[in-house]
Amino acid sequence: AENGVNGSAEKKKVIILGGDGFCGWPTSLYLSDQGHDVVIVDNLSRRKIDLDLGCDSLTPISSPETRVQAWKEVSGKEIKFHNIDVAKEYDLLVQLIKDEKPDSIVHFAEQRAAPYSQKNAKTKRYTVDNNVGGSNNLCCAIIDADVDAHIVHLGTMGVYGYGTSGGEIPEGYIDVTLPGGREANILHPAHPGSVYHATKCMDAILWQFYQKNDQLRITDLHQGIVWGTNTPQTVLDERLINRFDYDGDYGTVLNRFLMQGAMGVPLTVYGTGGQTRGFIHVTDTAKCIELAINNPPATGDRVEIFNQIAETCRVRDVAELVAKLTGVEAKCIPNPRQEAAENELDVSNRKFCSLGLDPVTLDAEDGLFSEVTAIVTKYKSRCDPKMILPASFWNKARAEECADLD
Ligand code: NAD
Ligand code: USQ
Repeated sequence: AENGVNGSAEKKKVIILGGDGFCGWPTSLYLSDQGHDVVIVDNLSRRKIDLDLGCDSLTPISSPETRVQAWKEVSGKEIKFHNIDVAKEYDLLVQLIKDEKPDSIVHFAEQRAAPYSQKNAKTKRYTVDNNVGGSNNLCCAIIDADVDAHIVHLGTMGVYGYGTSGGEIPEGYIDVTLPGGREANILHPAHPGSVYHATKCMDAILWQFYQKNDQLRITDLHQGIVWGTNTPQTVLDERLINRFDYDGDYGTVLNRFLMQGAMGVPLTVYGTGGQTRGFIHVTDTAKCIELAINNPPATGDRVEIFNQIAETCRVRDVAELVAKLTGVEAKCIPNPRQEAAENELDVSNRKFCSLGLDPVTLDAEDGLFSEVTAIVTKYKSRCDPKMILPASFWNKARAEECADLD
């Protein structure tokens, strides 16, 4: 396709909000490598949360200044970095957008861990203020700066909910018959499973409103769980290495299992492991963002929604793959989360595939699985075993049931 993977001649000016994070950093490098002009904005809140929680990325990540300097040495390309809080430093955000006049703004800058969002009242309130405030600021800033920048927002598969839908989940919108018999195509009902996921549902309403009221051009990407760590760009220099979260709050399930396998500790399957989720490798995250940037909706079009997943898989099957690979057993432990014990998940990802995406899948025979294992093995001395068990509980009942975990 003309605007498919590696297929576009048009080079864009792109601001990446949250460009220091797990998805944002490799995406920034990929877009820069593809010839786009990249500007990163990040307030380093993720690094500060690590300090508060007493944990750290398994991989030793460099400062943003060192990262962009290393990229310049390796690629000859410049990425600018600005430390701005998108939720709190509105005037700086407007000024940056006025100065840079971006074609696209990719919005990764949110508190993204469901367990962290469920920890206590402080983290619940922070997650809502930061995420919803940031998204609203972004819309206001584009209007105030008087630019026609296309917003590409990272949403989540979790907006659809798990176990609530029968049949295939379409990309964002469903056909319904309204009372009175009128047919309509509306946003899929929101069924969040955490305060974090709820912020993505609230974001979706904001996008819908600002598109209708101010004709903003917006794409919302409902992404599944991201796995992996390095990409062809981050391996070019040790200083470009991507972050790898393994702790109970920020580590995502497959990366946690691979880490636990390398450490030789039992894989922490929550409940029965019957939860089915969508997965995507971090290299494909970056490719999907470029596809979204290259295929913006026209002015006046409703919010474009893509499901950004490669495949779906049950947690116990993911554990079995890792157990086979590492020889470490999976262990079912009480679930710290309030979620359906077993669910089916059938999701359309046709839009990205029709644009040329050929996603990597979870396959123990595939080189990528062993690449992640090699990374976690290399850095396992940096792992703090105390951070492995879950440390956030969805409600009092879940906390009581998990009281004896060790
Ligand atoms: P991350 O926490 O590693 O990165 C987010 C970055 O945004 C961090 O560097 C953080 O410092 C920054 N940030 C947060 N609030 C900010 C603010 N107010 N101002 C400026 N910067 C701010 O998370 P990630 O895994 O890279 O996820 C990025 C996005 O993708 C999130 O919106 C997340 O919801 C979405 N997503 C992630 C996954 C996943 O598995 N990691 C899956 C689906 C969707
Ligand atoms: N799980 C385990 N054992 C673990 C960790 C998790 O069994 O050690 C289970 C959880 O109970 C859950 C599933 O694995 O059922 C996924 O958990 P996760 O932590 O990997 O993913 P989640 O909390 O859903 O959040 C992650 C990202 C979030 C993104 C979301 C996409 O952190 O930013 O939005 O994936 S999705 O899941 O599709 O909504």
